[in-house]
This record gives sequence, C-alpha cells and structure tokens, in this order.
Amino acid sequence: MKIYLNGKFVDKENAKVSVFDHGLLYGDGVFEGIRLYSGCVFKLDEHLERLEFSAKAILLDLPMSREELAEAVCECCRQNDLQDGYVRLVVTRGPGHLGLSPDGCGPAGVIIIADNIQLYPEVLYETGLKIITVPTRRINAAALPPAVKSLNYLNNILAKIEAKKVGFQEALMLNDKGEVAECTGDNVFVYSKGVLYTPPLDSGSLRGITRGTVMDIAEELNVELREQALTRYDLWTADECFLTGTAAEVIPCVEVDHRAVGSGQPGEISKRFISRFREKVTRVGRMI
Ligand code: PXG
Repeated sequence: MKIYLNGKFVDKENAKVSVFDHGLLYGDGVFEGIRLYSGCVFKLDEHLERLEFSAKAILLDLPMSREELAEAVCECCRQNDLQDGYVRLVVTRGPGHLGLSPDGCGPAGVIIIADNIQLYPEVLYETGLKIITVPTRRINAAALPPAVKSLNYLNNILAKIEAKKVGFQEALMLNDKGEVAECTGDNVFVYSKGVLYTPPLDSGSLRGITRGTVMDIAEELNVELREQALTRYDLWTADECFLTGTAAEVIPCVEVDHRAVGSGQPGEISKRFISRFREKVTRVGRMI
C-alpha cells in the first residue's frame, strides 16, 4: 500500500508522522472520508469544499489548493490500483510545541490513505440496522461547531462505545435540547405519512455528502422533504427510517430504542432510495 504523505508516496511502514504533530497531541486538524466507485471519486469537489470550510473554521491554512488536493486523491487511488475503495484525507496542524497554541506549528501535514472498505455486512441492507439512543450528547455548536469535520472525534467515539457496550452497532445522538442530531458517523432520515424528514444542520448534524445526495434523490423521485427538528418519538412512530453516510451509504434502520420502526422491516421508500443511490454513485464525481 502506498500512502500519500506531504507530497510523496511512501510505503505503509514508512508512513510516519511526528509525535509533536498537534493532530496527534490534540486532535487538531480536519479530515474527509471519500468513496471511490468504479474509478470515480464520488462528489470529490463537495468533499474538498467541506474540508476547506472545516479548515477555515479552525483557522488552519490548507497547504494545497483544491485542484492539487483533488489530483493527489486521484493519484493515490491510481498508485494503489484501486477502482473501488475508501479514501481518508487528513490535514493536521503539523508539528509544534507541547502547548495548546498552534503558534510555531507547521507545516500542516497532508495524509491520504486509499484502501478497501469494510462495509456493514450486505445482509444488514436487507434486514436493517437497530440503533439506540446513548447518554452522550452531540457537542454543542457554541463549544465546537458539529459541522466541522475535525480530527477530534471523541464525542462520537464515546457514543459509539456506549452503543456497542449494550449490544448495538450504531448510536443515536441527541443535541443538548434533546432533539435528534445524528448517529456517530451517519445522518438520520425518517419517512412519515408520505413526507421525508431529516434534522436541520442546527440540530447538530454534519452536512453529510450522502445526506445531500439523498435530498437530490427525494427531488428526483418527487418525495417531499422537510428539514425539521425531530425527537426520539418522531423516530419511534415513523413509517420508515434510514441512515446515510459515506461508509454506510443508505442503510435501513428498523428499530430505535427497542421500538420497531413501521413494520420492523426495511420499507419500500428506503429500498427505492438505496437502489437509486447505488445507480448514482458512479455518475457524480471525478474519474481518477
Ligand atoms: N455525521 C458525522 C458525524 C460523520 O462523521 C456523517 C454524518 C455522514 O457524512 P457523509 O459526508 O459521509 O455522508 C459522518 C461521516 C465511520 C465514519 O466509521 C464516518 C465518518 C467519518 C469517519 C468514520 O462510520 N463521517
């Protein structure tokens, strides 16, 4: 495996960063998770825009232009002979001193890893996922905007651990008002009485690229979509529920907090969105 590390391709064994990098010391940096489908990097431009916005929000100057980053992502896929896979693009604040201040840090580190992806087992797309609300709340926007895809994922990791400890693969996270924010690495949608709902960004959800794709599909399929604050009750009483994310794609969710959603089976709308999503993935992106 060849890793892109600060302008060079190096073997996995030699892909090493400084122990003084604030990305390691403080989670000070930003990242993107991107999919490659049949040689096409899905929505690369949108991912790079989100990376730029995340970097801007944490006052980190990206050391490369959008085009340079795009080319490096594509080259990393080519170097690894990949046609399908998952690309992790990471930008760290760079090596600095032991104090919190980023003064004296740099240059910013750029890492690109292109690998195969470990998906949820295919059977889960047919039977659906069961999720549970966890005590850990989504971080407050006044503390750190949840829209920033930073290297500090402890908030989500704690939620994931809490779900796993009680036997669930994914956690439902609420914001500090008790509204549904998102899952640890996926956005949430519900379908109720003919309308598709998803929490607005100010509920504490990431502007997911897959979420955006599902919104486009809703328009194409003439399904009414509302971005609206949701409660757990709205999920328990919905006809259908599904989650969206780069890794999970569109996956049905059939149980929330021990309550079956709808019939307890993946619904027809969820299935339509899943198949439409799968048709779309090789059509919107950049060929490597
Ligand atoms: N919310 C959060 C907090 C995320 O990190 C999504 C939603 C979905 O966004 P996209 O753009 O991928 O549709 C993410 C995605 C994982 C994992 O292991 C997920 C993400 C990052 C790292 C790992 O599921 N991000």
